[in-house]
Amino acid sequence: MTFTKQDYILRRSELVGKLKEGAVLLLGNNLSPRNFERNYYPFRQDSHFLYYIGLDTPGLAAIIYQDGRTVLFGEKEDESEIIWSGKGTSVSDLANRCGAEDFKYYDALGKEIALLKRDTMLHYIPPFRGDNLIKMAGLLNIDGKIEENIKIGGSALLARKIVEQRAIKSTKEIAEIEKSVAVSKRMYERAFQVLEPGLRESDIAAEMQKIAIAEDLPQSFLPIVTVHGEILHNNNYKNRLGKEDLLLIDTGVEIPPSYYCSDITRTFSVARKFTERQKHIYKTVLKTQLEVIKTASPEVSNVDLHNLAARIITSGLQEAGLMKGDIDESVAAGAHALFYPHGIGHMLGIDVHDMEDLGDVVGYPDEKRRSGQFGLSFLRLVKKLRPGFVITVEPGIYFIPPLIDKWKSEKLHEDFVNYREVDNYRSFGGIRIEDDVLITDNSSRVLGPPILKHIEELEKI
Ligand SMILES: [Mn+2]
Repeated sequence: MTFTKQDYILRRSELVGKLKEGAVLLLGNNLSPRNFERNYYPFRQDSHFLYYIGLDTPGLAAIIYQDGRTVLFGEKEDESEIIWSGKGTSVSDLANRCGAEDFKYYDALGKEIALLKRDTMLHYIPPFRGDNLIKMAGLLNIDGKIEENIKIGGSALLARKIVEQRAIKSTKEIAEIEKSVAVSKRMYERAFQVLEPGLRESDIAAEMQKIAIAEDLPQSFLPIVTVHGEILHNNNYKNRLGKEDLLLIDTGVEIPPSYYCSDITRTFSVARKFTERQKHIYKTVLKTQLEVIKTASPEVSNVDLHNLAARIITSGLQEAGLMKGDIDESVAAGAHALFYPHGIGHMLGIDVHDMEDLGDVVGYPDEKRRSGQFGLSFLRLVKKLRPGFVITVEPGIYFIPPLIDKWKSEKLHEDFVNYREVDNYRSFGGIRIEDDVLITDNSSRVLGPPILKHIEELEKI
């Protein structure tokens, strides 16, 4: 195991130190039923729980007191459960594993909280899972509109301090992410190896997942393996790969027991031969990605990286005759969002969108709100970058027929978009290239071993 008991003890004492007063309640996740009560989805522990406690066992909770002392709560062993699930690890052993000073059974948690709340503040994060919401409402004696009332009682200070801590990755955390990218590399190389017209998207997905499953590594999100890359979160795998198609693959794996993950996108030519059009758009996206990575460094804000990407993309689209006009004006107006409607990237860590359960506190400084402009409004991170941040850099160009039709009928940004030429690209699909990038003391570096992305590599048979 890469992380030791000491690492978790240190993380916890650092957190309560930042809070200055009050204790912290952390709820772990429970097994989640799929189609009937006892048939479960694969278990995934809560990420804050993983970060501070490091245990991926269902049904746990923890209280971290102001002095750093931690009590772990878990279920008493149930005789009948042993038959179905085998002998689990006792709560006392789990407490020992994570360096908690004490353990109690779950039924004591409500009482402990009631006692605690009499003389100190109890910080908690509002849960996003229904079962945890109900559990927390019971523990805190919250009724009425529980979701709303739990949100009101949630600790904004705790959320801010967690973000401060989790956003800066240590050497060990970076090593975990790099392990994950190394697995991704093998998955992408395998996909490229077996790629052939006539196969289905699911054939490629299976070949890639085989590598992860064989090593017992979960996917960090539902894989995207599609010839319709213009549908941004396409989770169908039913299409056949045509000779002229581009295959967009966006996947990642988690590395238990820490669960740090990767998030990588590549776009392949199915025939391993890009058409002239495809080549130009591909080169534009790649150039954008390389330039953004080169510029990413401490003190640069991610919104500037987003806009840099928009400028390079606009210029590439102008060369293809798809856009026109002054580049800065075009970017300020948001015309590029017809082709590049998402953000340049997000934080990555234990979550693929790291800490996103906490909301915009992760990516936006207190005084900043999301832009109202289409495209920019999807940017999840606008903060200035700092050494230790791990972000994704994932520009893309897409031809989305319903969006093209909508903009065209509304005569949107006609000064900047050549709709006539755009119509010739309606069946193009989409291209995205994504890597995971560490912000270093004075620049940045792509994490993990390099994964094929240059045209020369992608046209090799
Ligand atoms: Mn991503």
